[in-house]
Amino acid sequence: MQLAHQPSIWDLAEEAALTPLAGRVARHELSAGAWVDHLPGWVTGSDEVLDVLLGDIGWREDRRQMYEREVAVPRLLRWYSGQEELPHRLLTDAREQLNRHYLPELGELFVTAGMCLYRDGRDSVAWHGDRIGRGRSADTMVAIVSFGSPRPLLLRPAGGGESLRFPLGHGDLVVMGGSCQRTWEHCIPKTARPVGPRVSVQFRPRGVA
Ligand SMILES: O=C(O)CCC(=O)C(=O)O
Repeated sequence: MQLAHQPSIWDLAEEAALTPLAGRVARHELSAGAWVDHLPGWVTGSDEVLDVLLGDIGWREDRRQMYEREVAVPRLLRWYSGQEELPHRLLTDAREQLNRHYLPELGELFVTAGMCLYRDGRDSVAWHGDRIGRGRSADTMVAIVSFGSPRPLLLRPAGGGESLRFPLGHGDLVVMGGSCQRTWEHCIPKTARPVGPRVSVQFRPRGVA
């Protein structure tokens, strides 16, 4: 895949590495038992991982029905079950570190890794909660690590209301927890600004999508 990207000017480490989570993740309590943890720059040297993710790792274009027409979903997708090896060792380490940190609170492990590739500002994901499976009825967590150009993740109470904005790129971590998938919605809006590619890696427990 040929997608030019601008390296981060803040993060010049050549080898990708994780920084500690404990005591550094900032928790934002939302309403109705939802919360968001945020740690900018969790991964240093994140462009090394981006280079691998922008390669041929089996990205596919999804299609969905829109009224009478079938249209392409505006982003590329790749999904890893717990069995399949992740394309960069840092992602395996990231899942392990997330599990060590969040297991006491989550009560189960992050297993799957869903990936979205936003090729440019025309790619996006509309307002939604991850409510397929257990996210519909039970509290859970979705941990997102971002690589490449920052794009804002917006969150708002389900059905509407004022939105919160987390700019995510270049190794940033966000974890949506508690009732967030049921009582809040999130999206990555389109932008007319010239932006390079961004890949988001979402770790979820089994049975949450
Ligand atoms: O790109 C992101 O960080 C969010 C992705 C997302 O919301 C999803 O795939 O459900």
